[in-house]
Amino acid sequence: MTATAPSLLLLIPAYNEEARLGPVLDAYAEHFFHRYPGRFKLVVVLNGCRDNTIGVVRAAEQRYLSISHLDFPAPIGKGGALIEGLKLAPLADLVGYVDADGATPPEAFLDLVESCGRNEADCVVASRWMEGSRVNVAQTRDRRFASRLFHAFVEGFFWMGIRDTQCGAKVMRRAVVEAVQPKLRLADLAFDVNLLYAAKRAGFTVLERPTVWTDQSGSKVAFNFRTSLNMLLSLLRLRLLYSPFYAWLRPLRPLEAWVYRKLNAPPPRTSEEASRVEPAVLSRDERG
Ligand SMILES: Nc1nc2c(ncn2[C@@H]2O[C@H](COP(=O)(O)OP(=O)(O)O)[C@@H](O)[C@H]2O)c(=O)[nH]1
Ligand SMILES: [Mg+2]
Repeated sequence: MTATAPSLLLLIPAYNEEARLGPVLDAYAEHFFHRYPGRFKLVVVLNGCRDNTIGVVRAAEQRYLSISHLDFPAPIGKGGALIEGLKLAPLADLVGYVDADGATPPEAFLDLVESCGRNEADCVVASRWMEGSRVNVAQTRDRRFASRLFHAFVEGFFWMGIRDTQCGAKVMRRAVVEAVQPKLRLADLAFDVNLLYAAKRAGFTVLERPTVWTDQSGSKVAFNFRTSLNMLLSLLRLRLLYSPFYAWLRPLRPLEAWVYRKLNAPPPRTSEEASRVEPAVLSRDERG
């Protein structure tokens, strides 16, 4: 990669991450400062944290000019946080995201960025299910089973041929974000499927690359019947969004809102909400 490398915006969604986030911020800020020739910005997107994640982020902001944050009091979910973060897309040529727990090391994320920078695809995503991937500590057996079942539903509904839609590390060109923004409706963990399907439907290319992954303890994602039902419902909702019947289902909105409330899940966004792209205000202005 040359000195004219594309600028990069990396989003890290964070919920109650005071214990895991600090070293990850240091590792990413250091690695990209030394190894990435383009402009690099890292934005942590917090919401509703009940611990001192914000303190950890502020301390990292003191150490690294590349780090800043967005903070939302409402329980907008991981997908909701990423939707908000993606509104910063005009700041960079490439936009990506990664989990706060360090499951994806900076080297593996940089590999995605370089592939996207070489124009190998419009959107490059890490895959734990490809030959060549190195999974150091795997998820629990139940999580792996649920993940494969979820994958079967994703393939059945959307036929994308993507082996791992859920790995938390993805990078895309700014144009992808700008094109799919009004289609980003799911604020829960099915958000990734929403993003990838919208990108493919808009004609963008998606490339999976083998990755390095170390599952971390201290997951912030409750894995139970309620979350599984939530994910399935969201997939169904996404399928309907792209069907001719979608407009007819509008009267069911209150019922849908009730179900998501019962599931304790962030509700999907309406088309009006999704097409409202107000500029997000960063903790540090963009020249920082
Ligand atoms: N902003 C925000 N981030 C979240 C929320 N839930 C999970 N995350 C983040 O999503 C990422 C993945 O969560 P993690 O606990 O590692 O999930 P797991 O590894 O799949 O069990 C982490 O960066 C979390 O902090 C949320 O409600 N809001
Ligand atoms: Mg994790």
